Amino acid sequence: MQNTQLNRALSHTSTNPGKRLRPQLLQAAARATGNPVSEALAAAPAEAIELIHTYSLIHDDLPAMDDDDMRRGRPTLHVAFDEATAILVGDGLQAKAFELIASEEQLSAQQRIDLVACLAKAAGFEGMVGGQGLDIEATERTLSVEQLKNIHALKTGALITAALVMGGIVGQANPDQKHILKAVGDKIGLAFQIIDDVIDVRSDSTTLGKTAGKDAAAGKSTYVALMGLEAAEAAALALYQESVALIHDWGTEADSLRKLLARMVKRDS
Ligand code: GRG
Repeated sequence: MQNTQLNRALSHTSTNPGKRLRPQLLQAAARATGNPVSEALAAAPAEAIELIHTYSLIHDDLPAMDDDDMRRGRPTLHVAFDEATAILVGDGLQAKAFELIASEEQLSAQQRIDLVACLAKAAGFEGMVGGQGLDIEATERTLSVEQLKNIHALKTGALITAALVMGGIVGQANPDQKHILKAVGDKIGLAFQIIDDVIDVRSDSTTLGKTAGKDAAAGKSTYVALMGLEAAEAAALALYQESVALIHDWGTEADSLRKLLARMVKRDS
């Protein structure tokens, strides 16, 4: 690898201490189907979804978006390097994600097509990018809980649901399992975002690894602002319980998925 600024920024990014929840969810969902799925088979789509997530955080932190200088306990990429480099790293990570899936020869052609379509839709206008657009427009406006839910279902939830659905594609889930994995994703994605709002208020910047209290300071509607801290936390826990109930009848092969669902809501960063 050439010692260019772009490559140095990419190395810096690839050693980030993020939680890697989305690739773990994908791996766990694949295993939960009960079909034999090796970690190696799910590795490329798992890495791909984490690359999309990482790109979204890098771009979200840019001055034109959320304008943050701390992420994952370190200076954001445009602070550590510069804005042009941060934009390019995000763009490159996004392209790399699709390259990884398309080139994974252990997966069938149909699986690769389905994985690319699922990830592209979740990342694009009908998912994360669309949600980010609505979120930016909503700054300084008070939203209803339903409007906030819609923004978060797109901005944060779509990629989390995609992790579960992609796990189902890798594990060759049957139609019933596919339907359940999507429903689990929708519920836990929303619960995850609500807890994000809760810990944004409750935690400090060092524990969070990013600037605490940012949403309120930026005039953004949050679940905590609209519902209060305790009601927001109770709503997240109820959604978590509903998500676990959906896989109640699944066997021990779904245990790692159950553990991860708990981690999504019982966290302080
Ligand atoms: C720039 C297209 C574009 C989209 C940005 C993801 C996103 C959309 C914005 C991030 C804002 C944010 C902090 C949302 C809350 C939910 C969330 C995605 C938290 C970060 O995910 P974690 O906790 O992060 O899994 P780590 O660092 O552990 O990977």
